[in-house]
Parts: sequence; structure tokens; C-alpha cells
Amino acid sequence: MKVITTHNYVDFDALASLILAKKIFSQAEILIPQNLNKGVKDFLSLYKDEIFPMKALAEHVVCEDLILVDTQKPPAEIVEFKNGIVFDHHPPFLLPAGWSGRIEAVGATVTLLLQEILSRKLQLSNAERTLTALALYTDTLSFTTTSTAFADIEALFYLWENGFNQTMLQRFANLPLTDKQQDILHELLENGMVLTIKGYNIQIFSTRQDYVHGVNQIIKSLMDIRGADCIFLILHEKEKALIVGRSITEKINVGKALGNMGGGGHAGAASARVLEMKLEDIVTQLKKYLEKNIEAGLLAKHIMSAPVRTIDQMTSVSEAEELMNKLGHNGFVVVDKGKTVGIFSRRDLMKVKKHGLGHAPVKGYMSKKVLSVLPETPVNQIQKTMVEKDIGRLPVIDELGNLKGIVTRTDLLRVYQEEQTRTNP
Ligand SMILES: [Mn+2]
Repeated sequence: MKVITTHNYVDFDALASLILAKKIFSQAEILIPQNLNKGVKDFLSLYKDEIFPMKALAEHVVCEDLILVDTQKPPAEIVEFKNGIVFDHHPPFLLPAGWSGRIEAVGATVTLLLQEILSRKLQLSNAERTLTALALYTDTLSFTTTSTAFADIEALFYLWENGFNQTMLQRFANLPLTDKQQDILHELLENGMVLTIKGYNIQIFSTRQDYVHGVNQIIKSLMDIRGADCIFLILHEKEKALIVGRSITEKINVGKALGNMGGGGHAGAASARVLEMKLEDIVTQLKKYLEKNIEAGLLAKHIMSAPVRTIDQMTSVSEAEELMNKLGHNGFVVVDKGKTVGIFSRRDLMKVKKHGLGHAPVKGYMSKKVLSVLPETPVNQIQKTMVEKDIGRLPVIDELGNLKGIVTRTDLLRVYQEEQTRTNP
């Protein structure tokens, strides 16, 4: 007997991978784990007749070939098998000894299986393409996770070229929160703990439930509402807990953080089950790990431009304009006896020019509320300040009041550009 199966709490990527694997291994039988995500359950109740029939994964399965998709760990029900074949996109990206298949860093397992199907010139039905699209969109959070790869976009391209049901995609990929999920979300929002570690905003939420339906959606809502860089959600009952982590920065690897507690997953999404651990101990252990392992991001002093070209507050507006044009700057830090007293920008210049006051000193027209940052301020905090206060340049001033440099939007963009080149060579 040949068996295709996947991980428990079947999500769309797992379900679609079962179906796509069946196309390739047509002699094999799909055995689907008992617990299905809500969206998957709803999808199956609609599409039951259009996709391959599936039997439930029951206890004590002995088989010849085991085809595992979207996971590398055989379910406990599989007691014996001879040949292991795996298609997965979770780390480690290394086939276990004696296994065949593909384990690669892509956004969804369906991407790998679709490549196999296309290379064999096999066809997909509209229902199968719709399911594959659902897997791609949900597993990559609409192509925004850092694990999203070019191959996922190629898969998407194929699906768009050949067509799928977009109404179904919309219906299932953006499932609104159920009443129960909303209740839990509200409860979580009330007890969240906010930590700032090396400039990153990390939030830890917990609830006394051993299982919550649609935990991914709840975390996504928490991320959206609270704007965190990284979130941990702890579902605990007595001394058992499920910890789920999400991170939107490559500097915080939740896969490693939860791997440290016996779990695993991707850098951006992971989970761990722990036994015999109190909530306080879990939080303490997480904090300790993060404090030790989060790489400090870039700081103001690393990206600022220095030395800063300043002008005295008595400089005339027209002189300042001339300097802007000559040096190609869009603003100057204004000083009085070496002390920073304001910023005179091109925006301020435009306002004065309307009134024909070129001879007047910049002192009267500069922005006097100068927000500044310390040389040690992390870049992500600088970005938040710039966005929230809508300012394009921040002087970097040390504790003694000395002007050390300036950070502009251009500096920030350059940092993101460099980061991107590093992740997508
Ligand atoms: Mn997956």
C-alpha cells in the first residue's frame, strides 16, 4: 500500500498538497488527519465531489511507500513504512537519509508539487487550481512572508494564466473572525505584554485555553492591531501550553526561539508544545532567549550622515535657499552658538517665499520643535518616528547635546534597499 498524508490541523497548503501529490502518485491513497482547520472544513464541504476522495487517517497504518507533504514528521498513526518520500517547505532543508522527494525554502509546499506536476505535463481541474491558489495565498499571507520565493510567484502566474475561482479565494483566504475568535482576540488585547528588546517591539499574549480555532487568523489580527515586530501567543491549561510565534523581521527568528523550547517552524512562523511549565516560566524563558539572541539592528550612528552641514539662525532665507540649491540638500539644521535650535527645510522655504521675505533670518520661519534621536536609537524606531510625526529628517544628538549627524528618509530607504539585496540576491 502507498499512502499520502500530512500534518494534523490540516491547513490549505496541507490539503492542496495531498491532492497534488495524488496526481503524481496516482496509485497512492490519501489518508487525511482528523483535525481540519475551519476554512479547510468549509471548503471540503463545498468541494467534496470535485476532488479526490479521502479516507481518514486511522490508527496503526502499515504501508510500503509513505508520501509526506507539508511536514517531515510521520504522524503517530503510521506505525511502519518502507520508503519515505517527502515534499515540504519547512526547515531543515535537507532530505533525511534514505528519503526521496524535495524539501526547499519556498512559501508553500504546493509550489514544489505544482512544479512536479507541470514537468510531467499533467493537468489540473479548476477546483484543484482554486485549492492550490488558496494554499499559496494563505501560506504566504498573500505573498508577504519572508519565506515567499520567486518559485511561488511562478506558481501564481501559472494559476492566473489557467484560471481559478477568485470568489472562492476571497471567501476562504480572508475568513472574517468568528464570534468566538473575536471574543478571544478581545481578551488577548487586554492582557498583552509589550517588551522592547534591542529596539524591537515584541508582544506576548496568553489565554487559558488549550485549543483555539484559527489561531493564525487571531495572530494576524493581533499583528495588524498592535503593530508588533514579533508576537508570541501562549495557550495554556494547567501546565500544558501551546506557544505560537510570528515575526515580521528577519532579526527575530521565532523558529529558533521556539525550537529552543522543543518546537519548530520557520523564521517567521513557528510553534511549540510544552509540558509541565508554568506561564511565568514560559515568559521568562522566552524573554531570556530573545534578549540573548536577537541581533541588534542598525542604529542611528550606523546610518546617519555626518558631519552635518548647519546654518546659523541669523542666516537669511535667500542665503539658505542658495545653499540648498548649491549643495542639493532639502533642509538644514539651524544652530545658535553650537546648539541645535531648529530645522529649516524646503517646505519652510516655500512658505516664506510666498510672502517675499528673502532678507529675513531663518530664525523666524524654521521649525522650532526639533525632534532628535540618540546615536544609539535603533533604525526601526527612527522609521516609526518619521512615519508617525511625518518628518523627513532627524538630527542625531548625543546625551551632551552635541549634534553628531542627521538621518533622512533617503538614509532609511538605502538601508532597506541593502537589506533586500541581502535577502533576495
Ligand atoms: Mn505549508
